[in-house]
Amino acid sequence: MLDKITIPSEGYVDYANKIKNFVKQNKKRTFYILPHSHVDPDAVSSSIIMHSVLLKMGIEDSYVLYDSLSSTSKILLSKYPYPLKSIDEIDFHKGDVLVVMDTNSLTKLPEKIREKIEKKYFKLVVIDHHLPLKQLTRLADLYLYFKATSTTKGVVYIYLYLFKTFPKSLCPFAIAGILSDTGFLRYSDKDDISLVNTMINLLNVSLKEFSFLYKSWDTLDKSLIVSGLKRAKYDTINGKEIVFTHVGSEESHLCNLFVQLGFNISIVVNRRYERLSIRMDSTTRHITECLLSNLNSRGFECGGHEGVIGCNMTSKSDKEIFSDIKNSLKECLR
Ligand SMILES: [Mn+2]
Repeated sequence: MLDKITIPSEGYVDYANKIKNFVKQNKKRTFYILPHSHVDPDAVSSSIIMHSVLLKMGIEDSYVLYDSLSSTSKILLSKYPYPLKSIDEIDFHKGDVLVVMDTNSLTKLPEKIREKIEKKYFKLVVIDHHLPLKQLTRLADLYLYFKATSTTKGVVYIYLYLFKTFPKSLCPFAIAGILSDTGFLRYSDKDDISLVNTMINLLNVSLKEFSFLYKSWDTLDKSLIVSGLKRAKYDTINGKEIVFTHVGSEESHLCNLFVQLGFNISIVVNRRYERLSIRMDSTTRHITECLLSNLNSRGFECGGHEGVIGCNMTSKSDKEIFSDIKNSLKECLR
């Protein structure tokens, strides 16, 4: 079943070999796998699968760490327990290997560890599907960036390539990681669907088993939707329908909803946390990379992956933000 899955892009094969060589050269070291803070199911699942890769390569001195878990990750781990270690329990030693999962940014990692990474205390490996930022790439000894909808999927392919099989016990994590980062397959590609399908059949369960990962927009506070729409500004750029608004919470959730409602691109600002969320539909997601670098050159601090961008903002006003983004969109949608 799973051994019949073909690994889609050559990138994964290359990455699998890079990991293999890195592990071979660093066999004597302790390996710590660290997902980003407030661990979501993609981060925890990809970390657990990566842990199995290391164990299977003979690295017994390896651990999955966490600082805090998201509510859905807590449910996942209560249904499918896996031993994790709290980062507070660990005394790190110089030259340990830190494998950072599902993040491209130091600021998303526990504070306790940031300075150590910056001072090159660890050998650093990064495995992630967000577009790489300079800050971490220059510190990493090995940086594996997948152009994928989830980090989990990339690590599943690495596992499959290296060992020609995939254990049933890891399937729930593979499914959860993929479902969680694709909005329960709403933003999936065909590889996501075939992987999830194969594993669901292998486990002989229904997708319902994972419904705790399904965030339906009708769980959103209705007043949030109303106020978001009231303040919304609309525009058309190169035939694409754009919506722009600001709210006090749940900006990425609302952003997501606008795309489901039919906008090609939605931009939602969260004034309270000075964050900005952008989502693109299937007709515009190809501009993600262009938009990201364009926005960063305009003084935003953005990261993201195909179709999804999140930014920290400076003190720009709504007007300035909208006009900056409009100009970026004009350049990228050409
Ligand atoms: Mn992710």
